[in-house]
Amino acid sequence: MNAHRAGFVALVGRPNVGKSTLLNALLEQKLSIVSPKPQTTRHRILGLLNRPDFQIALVDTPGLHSGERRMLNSVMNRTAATSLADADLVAFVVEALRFTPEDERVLQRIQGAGRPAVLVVNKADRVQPRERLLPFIQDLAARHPFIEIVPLSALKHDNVSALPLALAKHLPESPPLFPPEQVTDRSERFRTAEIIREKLTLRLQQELPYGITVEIENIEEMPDGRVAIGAVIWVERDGQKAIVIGEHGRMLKEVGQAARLELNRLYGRRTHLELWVKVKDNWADSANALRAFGYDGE
Ligand SMILES: Nc1nc2c(ncn2[C@@H]2O[C@H](COP(=O)(O)OP(=O)(O)O)[C@@H](O)[C@H]2O)c(=O)[nH]1
Ligand SMILES: [Mg+2]
Repeated sequence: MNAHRAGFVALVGRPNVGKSTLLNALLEQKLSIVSPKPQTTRHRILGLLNRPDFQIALVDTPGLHSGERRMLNSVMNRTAATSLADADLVAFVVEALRFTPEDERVLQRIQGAGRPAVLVVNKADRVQPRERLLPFIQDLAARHPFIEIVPLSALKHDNVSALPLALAKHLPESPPLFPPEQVTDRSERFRTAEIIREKLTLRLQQELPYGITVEIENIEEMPDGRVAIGAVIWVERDGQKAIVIGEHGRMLKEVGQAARLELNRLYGRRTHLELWVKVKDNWADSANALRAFGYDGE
């Protein structure tokens, strides 16, 4: 039998390449929230992949991005950079047939950190026939000595199962770093807030998702066995409040319904969700507000 291996693998890449979708596909559960909008992931999310021979501590990160000037963005970039620096191994995620200057900058960060890197070419489902990927892969292989190259589709669960082994064989020999039954280090409270933020992000247009954060006020068991959850949706300006609530409260109602369905799954029983919308002026540029809302540059 082989020696047990364990270590940290940082999922790194520009926003929107599918890092969070990949984490969820690997763990076969929804741990990290996903939307078509960049910067959906704001926190470091740990997911533990436990197998008899290895334990991979996968770290989903906010995409390393440039050009944004808000304090929230610098906290997110710091979170991604710290995860990169702390990793035993990096999974550099790119989109099939798309390598942009922003990808190039992320690759430079990986090279700067000096960590061994596995190249993950995601969204392979978009490329038919598959041979069209070869020149793209050859071009990337010429840019950096990746220790493995794995094309896959996180969305379609295609070839995802090849990744854990490709990662594990480059991890140090080590006993498990976390109890083998553990899946994440994130609390139900955190995951609850994230589920609500995902439903908001999916429904709100344009810039609005970037100005929103969700704070859980209370989680309590009700006499009828349901879980009562109270949450505040913080926006940055008065005008945004009306949009989040929607005409006759329709937007808030839709968000609440969609969130509740997923919360029922998370808690394994029925939930009762109450949402409030409040304004905190420019919270995404306030160090105190960011800290209070849990953006501590983990
Ligand atoms: N076609 C396709 N879309 C994908 C795939 N993986 C992720 N996506 C989509 O890409 C968008 C961004 O995904 P997300 O996981 O939030 O990206 P992240 O910002 O890197 O975490 C979402 O709309 C996903 O559904 C894939 O394998 N194929
Ligand atoms: Mg993400």
